[in-house]
This record gives sequence, structure tokens and C-alpha cells, in this order.
Amino acid sequence: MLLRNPRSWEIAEARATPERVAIARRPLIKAALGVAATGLALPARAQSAPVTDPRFSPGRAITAEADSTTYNNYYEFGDSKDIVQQAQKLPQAPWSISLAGMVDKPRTIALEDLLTQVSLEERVYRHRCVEAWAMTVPWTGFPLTALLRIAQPTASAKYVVFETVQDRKTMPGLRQSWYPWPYIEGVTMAEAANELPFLATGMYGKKLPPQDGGPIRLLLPWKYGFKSAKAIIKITFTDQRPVNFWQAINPDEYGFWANVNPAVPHPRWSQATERLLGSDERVPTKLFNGYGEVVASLYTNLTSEKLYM
Ligand SMILES: Nc1nc2c(c(=O)[nH]1)N[C@H]1C(S)=C(S)[C@@H](COP(=O)(O)O)O[C@H]1N2
Ligand SMILES: [Mo]
Repeated sequence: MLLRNPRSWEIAEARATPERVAIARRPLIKAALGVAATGLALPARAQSAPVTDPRFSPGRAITAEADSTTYNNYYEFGDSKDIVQQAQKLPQAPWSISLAGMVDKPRTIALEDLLTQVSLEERVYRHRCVEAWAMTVPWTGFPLTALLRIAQPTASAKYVVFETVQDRKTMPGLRQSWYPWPYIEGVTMAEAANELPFLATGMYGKKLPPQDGGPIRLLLPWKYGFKSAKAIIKITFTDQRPVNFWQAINPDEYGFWANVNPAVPHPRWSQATERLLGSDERVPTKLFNGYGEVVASLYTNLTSEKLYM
């Protein structure tokens, strides 16, 4: 685990650690005490479960797995929230990802090979959909920065573009030809190099289920949820700003940056509050979804851009 100075958005762990994660960590604490008491050294890799990084304590309760894994946005499977059953049909293996465009060596890498080159960790992130529902989920995966080290983008690359699989056999939504398939999303290289972007292969300590983007999806927790593309098969480095899926559909309502901001309403609804999946409680939405301390500096010189839609 990386050690860094705590930031002000990291609240005291004792207060913030959700029960599930706290329980998961207990054997580790015991193991550490065991070392102190007996003087026995534990093998360095004594525990194989990913280490939970306390810096990503969410400050709110974790959404019940039964809620976050049954209420989904995944237009390839249809435009309802109830796509779980259909999504089970999407094959999850074998899976590979193309590293394309402005990289030292364009190539396709098997997901299992990619996973031998990164170390998995657990992060609890808040997720805020542009539709104003929100969830809090423990994800397993690795930081996008680890993928950047593997892909080796060239100095000309300015953007990273993520592309979702198009599986015509299992994804009925692809037949709706007015949508600009494939689903693509993108961020700037500066955003990609930030510590928050995360590639998830698991949630709640289990394999990432297909309805939530299995076998591998992006998470950009300070941006509206549509930026967090699912089922990624291609990552392209380019000097051209991509037109993402929702921006292509409706550029008056959805843009490239899509940073969460409660003060900037969607043209058709307020973004001031959000509804927590499960309890349906409404809570105030925060600028950058509460991650401003980590990401706000990315935007200080971009005042002429539409950063919040
Ligand atoms: N490929 C793909 N990725 C996608 C979407 C989608 O329709 N297709 N929906 C996005 C939206 S709008 C949200 S809010 C999140 C929802 O993730 P979840 O279903 O795991 O909660 O996925 C995002 N990623
Ligand atoms: Mo969303």
C-alpha cells in the first residue's frame, strides 16, 4: 500500500470504515499483533486479498450489493434499469484489450496477462449518475496510472479513449441504430495521470458482474457516471478530443468533461441533490462529487470550457 500524507477529504478511519471493510481488515490487524507478540516474521505475501486503501473512505454507508447490482445503466442491453438477466449472457472470458494509437507498441493484451502486471487493491468510491441517483461501492482493481505504465503512450498523446465491447449476440440495444455505437468515453492525459481513475475487475470482493461492466470497467468518481465506461475492449491514445457517446447523442445536455457540480443544473433537472440507492434518501451533491481536493487543480486553467455538463 502506498503511504501518503492524509488529505482533508480523508475522514478518520474509525468513523468512516464501513462495517464490511472493517471486518475484512480484522485478520490483518490480528496478524500484525501476532507478529508483535511472538516476534515471528510473517511471509511478505501472507495474505492474498487486495489491501483496502483507507484514503478512499467514502464517508457514507456502502450501498447494499443487492441494490447496486440490480439497478444499472447499460444501454447496450436496453434502456431500462433492469438489464441484469440479459447481461449475464455476455461472455466474460476470454477477454483482451487493445492498446492502440499513440503508444510505443500497439498491441492486444489478454486480460489475464494484464492482471499479472498490476497489483490489485480495493477502493470504496461514491458514484453519481447524471440522472441524480448515487451509490457507494467497494471496487477491486488497479489505478489507471498502472495501465499507462504498461501502455507507454507517446509524448504526442493528449487523450485516452475507452471503448466498450459490441456483442451483437447478447446486446439487443446495439440494434437501436440511432445510438452512436460503440459506447466510447475519454479523458485528457492529465486526468488519466491523476490518482483517482481506476480500472475495476471486482466489486464487493467478488468478480465484477457483467451488468456492472465485467470483466473490466473504468471508474472516474468525480465525474458523472456516464464517463465510467463498462466492458472495455480497447484503449486508444490520441491527440484528438473524442466525442463521447452521450455527447454525440445530445451535445446540449452532455459534454466531454462532465465533472459533478451541484450548482450547474442539467437543462431538464436540478443537480443540487442525489438519491441514494437503497434508502432513497436525498443528500446534497458535492462539487467534483466530494473529490475536489484531488482533482480540482486539473481544471484551473480551463475556465472557457464547459466543465460541468
Ligand atoms: N458501455 C456502457 N458503459 C456505461 C453505460 C452504458 O450504457 N454503456 N452507462 C453509464 C452510466 S450512465 C452510468 S450511471 C454507469 C452505471 O454503472 P452501474 O450500472 O454499474 O451502476 O455506467 C456507465 N457506463
Ligand atoms: Mo448515469
